[in-house]
Amino acid sequence: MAESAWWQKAVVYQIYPKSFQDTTGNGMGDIQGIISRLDYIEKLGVDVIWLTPIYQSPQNDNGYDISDYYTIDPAYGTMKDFEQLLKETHTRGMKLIMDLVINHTSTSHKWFQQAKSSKENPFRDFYIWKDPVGDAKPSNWKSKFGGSAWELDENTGQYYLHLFDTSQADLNWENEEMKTKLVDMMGYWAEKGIDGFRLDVINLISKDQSFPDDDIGDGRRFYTDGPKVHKYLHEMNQRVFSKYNMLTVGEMSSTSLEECIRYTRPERQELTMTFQFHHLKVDYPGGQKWTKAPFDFLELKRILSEWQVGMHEGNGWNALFWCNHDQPRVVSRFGDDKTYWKESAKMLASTLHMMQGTPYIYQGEEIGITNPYFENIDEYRDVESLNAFQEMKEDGKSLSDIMEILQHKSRDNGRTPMQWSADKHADFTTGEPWIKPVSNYSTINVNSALKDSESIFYHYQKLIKLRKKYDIITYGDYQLLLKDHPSVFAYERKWMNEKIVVVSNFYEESVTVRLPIDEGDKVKVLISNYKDVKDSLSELHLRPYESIVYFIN
Ligand code: TEU
Repeated sequence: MAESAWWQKAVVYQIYPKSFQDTTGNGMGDIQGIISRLDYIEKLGVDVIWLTPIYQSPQNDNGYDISDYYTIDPAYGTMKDFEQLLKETHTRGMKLIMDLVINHTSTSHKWFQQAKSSKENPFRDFYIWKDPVGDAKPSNWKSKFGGSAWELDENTGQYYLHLFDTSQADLNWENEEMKTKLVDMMGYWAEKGIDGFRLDVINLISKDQSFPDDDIGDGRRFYTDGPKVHKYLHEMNQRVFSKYNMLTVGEMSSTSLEECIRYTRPERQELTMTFQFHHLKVDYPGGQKWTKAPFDFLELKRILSEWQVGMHEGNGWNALFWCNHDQPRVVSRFGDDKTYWKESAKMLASTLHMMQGTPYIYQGEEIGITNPYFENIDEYRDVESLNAFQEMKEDGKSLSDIMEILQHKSRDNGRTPMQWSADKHADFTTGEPWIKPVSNYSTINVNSALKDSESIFYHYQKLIKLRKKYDIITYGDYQLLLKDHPSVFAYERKWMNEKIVVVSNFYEESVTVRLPIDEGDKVKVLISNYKDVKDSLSELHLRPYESIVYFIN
């Protein structure tokens, strides 16, 4: 067994700074707020903190629209604040990774401002410009946030490409000078001492240079895992990532297992791990996000298992996650945020954290924050949700249907403020929060979680400790058990002569199962979400959302 890389045994905590902790009273979180909560994060036991973008930005997409890669957005603080955060994170033995958004910049970035000033401008080719085809747009590609991916610049008569918001112009990776500037920028942050990057939609950076019409789709097949993406990543790796022994996690939109093996196999020297989203599309019937539908449990098991086995065999590495700032809260999505709130949140945590890969915990997940169930469109902030609202209205959907869909699908479900205490605005801010906290913060909050020895927080803390203690969680192989069982997710990990068996009831109805495995000599329970659990695997009676992890040797 080769020495493991540091990030293989790590657990990452994702912070969405805008919603974490405000210290100025302006209603938005800031860097000093994060510093003030580092002890809390350390207590959870994580190794790495990932910060979503805090660079200068007009905030049309909450910082994923960067206007200067070298400046901290004043709303979050200063470079001095950032350096203090980095230092204090390191002092506590944790690492810090930053978000790298290099598929696009904000149209307020000085490169774009230059680029759009004339066709001859030296920065013009940093972006992707095309002439109209007759009177029409250059192609039928769609933006991921709705509408066309092409926007006309009246001044020069050409269209620029934006796969996301119109204020997020796609960069032209064919331009060497642009690439060099980005690599220099990565080096600047590496030299500052950060420990890695999360790379935003990184598998979209290389586009088919003929930019053809897509007669069967929205254009994604012409830029997803595109022609030169592996070459570009290998270059970044050689010039920056491996020099600094970084954790690099690529966010992969609509990717495949084969591609993710390529991105993460160590000998290819590209990335250390990938986020893929297939398991979070099990409630998108027919691929449609903006609908309300129960999740397909068998598909959830199938997809997660396929990635567990595939990445293990292909020598790739998974980033494991249920939640992030683009996703609804998992307890509301695949669990039960009412009667079995605590049990189901713990069950979901155990099910994911015993898999192979590097787990990510999204702020608030560790205390079981739920979706907010906003009732009014004015409570939403996210550009994607607001666009979807308009489109659904134009499609003739009723207002009540639209609101219900947003309550389950909006990205704002994951963006409500961190719930620190039962005090006003959950102690997130003394001012007016930029987005409302979930109304249940008087009961679901950090203060009460820390006081309750049975809380979801301590369950996560324990899962992290188990990962440190049992190498099998890092190295073991994976096999799905009871594949077609309609309500139980069970799997087995094996390594040397050890085994871990995880068995989780995903539903409210109790169920009895027999696991198709031989009991070894010694069976012990590593973690569970009910008290009085038996050490016997032969016939298991699982209560609502019950989940048990066994260790056998
Ligand atoms: O997200 C990429 C992305 O395509 C999705 O997560 C998207 O938000 C979702 O599928 C829409 O249904 C990344 C960032 O995480 C996100 O916050 C940014 O808005 C996006 O890139 C653009 O930078």
